[in-house]
Amino acid sequence: MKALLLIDIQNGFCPGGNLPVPEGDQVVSVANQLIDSGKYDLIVASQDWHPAGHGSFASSHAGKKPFEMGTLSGKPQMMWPDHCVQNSKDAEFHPGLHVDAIDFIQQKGQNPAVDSYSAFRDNDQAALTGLAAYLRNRDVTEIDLCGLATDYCVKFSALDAVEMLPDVTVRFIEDASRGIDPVGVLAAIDDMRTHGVAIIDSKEALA
Ligand code: VGL
Ligand code: ZN
Repeated sequence: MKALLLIDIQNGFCPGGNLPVPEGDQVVSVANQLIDSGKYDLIVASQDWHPAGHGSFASSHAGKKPFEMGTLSGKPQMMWPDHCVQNSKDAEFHPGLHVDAIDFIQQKGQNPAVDSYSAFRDNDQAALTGLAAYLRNRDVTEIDLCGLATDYCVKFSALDAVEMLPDVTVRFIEDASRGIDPVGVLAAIDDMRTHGVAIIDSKEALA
């Protein structure tokens, strides 16, 4: 069983959104090619899904500005602009994404006291989302993942996939992904490779 895991391809992370990733919208056509390829038995998409006033938002902390470091529940936390608030336009999938083909949507980031970059568990690793169990139950043996943002949610999802599903082959599709910070993207790709994630492009995924 082969799964495609689409990470956070939401308005909020595309140009015009509240936490825009440079060229974030350019992943959509590549993601659609992968979705429509017939190569995958299962299409899963994650959705950053924060309550208003989430603790990762700079606006929730007096005197904090977006992209400064702050703390959340006693741990260092990047202060983000308000983004992907539940049921807002910002939290919707990009309108061009072929959402009809998605078999399962994993929402994350609902707990106001902890951020959740990974689609598998919160950043403090205390609470699981249920995605690992879902994929295990369907006997998934291969995961290709891509989306937004490479240096945050994609990376942490890939590392958790390797750790939590040790028998599964995990591949990161580079040209179907974009990141927030170019230096962070290079470090993220290195980190994924070091932890056993194969780095591929969509041509290889579609071959
Ligand atoms: C993300 C920062 C905050 C992401 C989500 O999807 O990469 N980044 N929330
Ligand atoms: Zn978020």
